[in-house]
Parts: sequence; C-alpha cells; structure tokens
Amino acid sequence: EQPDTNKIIKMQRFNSSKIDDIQRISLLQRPIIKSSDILSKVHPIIDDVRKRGDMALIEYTLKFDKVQLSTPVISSPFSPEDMKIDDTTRQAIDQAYDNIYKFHDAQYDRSTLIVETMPGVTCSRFSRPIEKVGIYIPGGTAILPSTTLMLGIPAKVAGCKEIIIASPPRKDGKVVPEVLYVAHKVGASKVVLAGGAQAIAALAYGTKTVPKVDKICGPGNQYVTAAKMVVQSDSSAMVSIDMPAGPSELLVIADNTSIPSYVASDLLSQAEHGTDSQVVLIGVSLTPEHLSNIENEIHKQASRLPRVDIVRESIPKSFILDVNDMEEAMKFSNDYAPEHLILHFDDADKWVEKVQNAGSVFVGAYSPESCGDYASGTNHTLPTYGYARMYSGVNTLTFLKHITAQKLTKEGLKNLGYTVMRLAEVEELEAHRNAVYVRIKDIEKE
Ligand code: HSO
Ligand code: ZN
Repeated sequence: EQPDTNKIIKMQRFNSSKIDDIQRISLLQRPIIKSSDILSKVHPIIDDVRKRGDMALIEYTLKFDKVQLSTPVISSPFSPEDMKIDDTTRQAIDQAYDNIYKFHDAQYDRSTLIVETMPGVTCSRFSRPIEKVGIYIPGGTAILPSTTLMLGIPAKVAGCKEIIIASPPRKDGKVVPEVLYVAHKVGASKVVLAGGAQAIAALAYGTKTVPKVDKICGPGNQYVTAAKMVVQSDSSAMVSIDMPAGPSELLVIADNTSIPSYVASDLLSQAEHGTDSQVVLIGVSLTPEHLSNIENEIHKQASRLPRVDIVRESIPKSFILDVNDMEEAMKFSNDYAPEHLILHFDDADKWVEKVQNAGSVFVGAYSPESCGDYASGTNHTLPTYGYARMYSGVNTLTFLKHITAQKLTKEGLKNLGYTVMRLAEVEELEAHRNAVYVRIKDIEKE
C-alpha cells in the first residue's frame, strides 16, 4: 500500500481533563506483542542451531539474510581492509568512544566493600567480570556502530575476558566496516556473521566456531528478544540476558518556554527508528499557538526526512497529551516509564528529582536525545515497554557480578554462634546448628 504523501503528518491529541481512567490507561499501554506466534517460529530455529551448529547457522543466514557464507565467524585480528572508514567517521567514533569509556569507567567501583557487622564478624563484597559475553548488534534498517560502542565499551571496562559480537552480514558477506572498527577498539575476539534467533542460539549453546557465552546483551527485533528469553529460561544453556527489549520510545515534557522546532526534531528523531516507535509529547498548559507551531514543525521537518515513510506510520500512532501543570506531566511520565525522557522547559534541572521511572533523562533545551544515542557518554541500551520501572539500562555493572565473603574469628563466632544456633533450631535444621556447636564447644573450653 502506497503512503498518502499529501496527508498532514500529525500526532493524535488528548486532553487530560477530558479523558476518563480507561482512556488514560490505554494511553499508558504499549501495543501488545503476540509472543506465542513468535515463539513457535523461534523454537525450531534454536533447536536446529543447537543440533547442527555452524551448518544451521550458515543455512539460516542464506535463508533470512540472502548471504552465502563459507564460515559464520571472523576472528581478531580483523583485517585493516575490512575496517576501512573515512577520517571524519573515525574521529567521530573515537570521540564517542572516549566519552562513553569515561562515563562507564567511572561507574566501576573496583574497591572491596568491607564491613565488620559485629566484633570478629567481617563481611566483604568484591566484583568480577562475567568471563564471556555475547553482544548482539541488529542489522535491519540502520547500521549501528553506536550500539556496538554502547555494549562493547562497558564489557571492556568491566574486564570481560572474551567479547563476541553477533550481527547479520551485509549483502557482500562482510561486517559493516564501522561496526568492525568498533569491535576492534573494544577488543572483541570474534564477530559472528548472523542475526535473529539463530545468532542468539549460537551464542547461548556455542558451535564449533562460536564460543558459548555466559551472558547475551543487546537490542533486537521480536525474534531476537523471544530467542533471548527462551535461552535464558533453558537451564542447560546456562546463560543470562540484559533485559527484554521493545521498540524505541521517547516522552517529551514541554511548556510554553520550549522551542517548537527543537521539540519536533526530538520527537522525529525517535519516530524515525521504526514504524512501531512510540513518541509522546506532554504539553504543559500550551497555548493553542505554541501547540500549532510544534505541530507545523513536525509536519515540515518530517516531510523532508529520508525516512519519511517510517515517520508517516509512527507519528500518527503517537500522541500529544495536554495537561494543566508540571506535577501532572511528571505523574503521567512516571506512570508511562519511558525509555527516554526529555525535560524541555526553563527550570528543567529542578524537576529531575521528581523522575521516578525512566531509562535516561535529557535535561533542558540543549540536550537532544541524539547526543545520548551516540556520544555524550551515557548508554543508549535502555529499558522500553514500561520496564524502566524495574530495570536499569545497560551499564558497567551489566558485565560484572558481585561475590561476597566473610571471615569470623573465634571471638566473632562466640559472639554470633548462639543466634545462628537458635535460628537453626527454629528451622529444625540440626546439621546447621551443629556446624556452630562443634566449634563453640571447643572455644568455650579454652
Ligand atoms: N535511540 C536508540 C538508539 C540509537 N539511536 C542507535 C541511533 N542509533 C535506542 O532507543
Ligand atoms: Zn535513536
């Protein structure tokens, strides 16, 4: 079906004082994903890759990506020829790399936490990197060196021993050179030339050429997400994942101090990701004139975009909600729990403390989401679909785990032993009680 190119590109509009609770709830909801259809497609692929390894991987790449490979993996050191990019791109990647590295390195507390909880009882906690990690970089409608940075850098900072990147190959059977350049910079040991559920299965179970990993991170379409969920719940795969991922989202809160062309540009920057992107504008007592300036800007800027056809679908599914004050705007935003939140009004700083649920916040008129998507330092792999209520975005901790330790001295055991023995008695676990008793008995004899 051809898009109607004469149609005004416009978001839906609602007024918070005119909608009822049911409408409000439906505005807060994301489109329902029919996971059973997807699971029934994903299961056989996973089983097949598990059984037939590289052969299956090569066949699925031919079937889905239309590329015939002789081997599904390339190993480091990568050929300089395959990483060739122009100088301006290299400088941009290098600058983004430095900022993202700086911010993620600062997140890593390498010290050991030591607490003496009572005399002679010392508890500690230290971190260790997850040894082998798999990073999934989607193919699809955009090439994504930025996602390679956002996942590869925290893995490198954490000190993961092996970083394996998986990404569908280009039509010529090669990895996008920008992605390979980043793979090289973060010290990835291999790139698996595969996408979809087949790539996830290869990372989870391993094949002759793909090492099995301990954790799989990275965004992807519904098949990739479903495959991540499946392998995570299979104890024989012994693999964890970062978080469930869904289509990109942005919620902008703007008042009459906002700049209409900026507001429109931010909304469109997320709307161009895919036809299912979710963008929301909360207008805080906007004058009719200010609102129509924003709407005009949306149409004008959208019409000029190379990806106008995507935006023509995503923008009409998105909505503007008029509210009376900032409190109300914040309440809606916290209930929605957006992946990205832009606070576009004069005293935005003051409102950051009211943010309860969001993946990442952009404060003030000069903080477009694009900066966080690419290069300011924060991560762009963030919880969508309302999962910002309980998940953090990818960060250095994503690639680390914590180990606790304790040391009791004789004195410590004397101080704590009776408490432990009593609790073991309550639970009727005599062997537990005894492990303390055999020691206490000796200590008390001294
Ligand atoms: N906004 C996307 C990330 C991205 N943007 C990659 C551009 N490239 C995450 O929601
Ligand atoms: Zn983006």
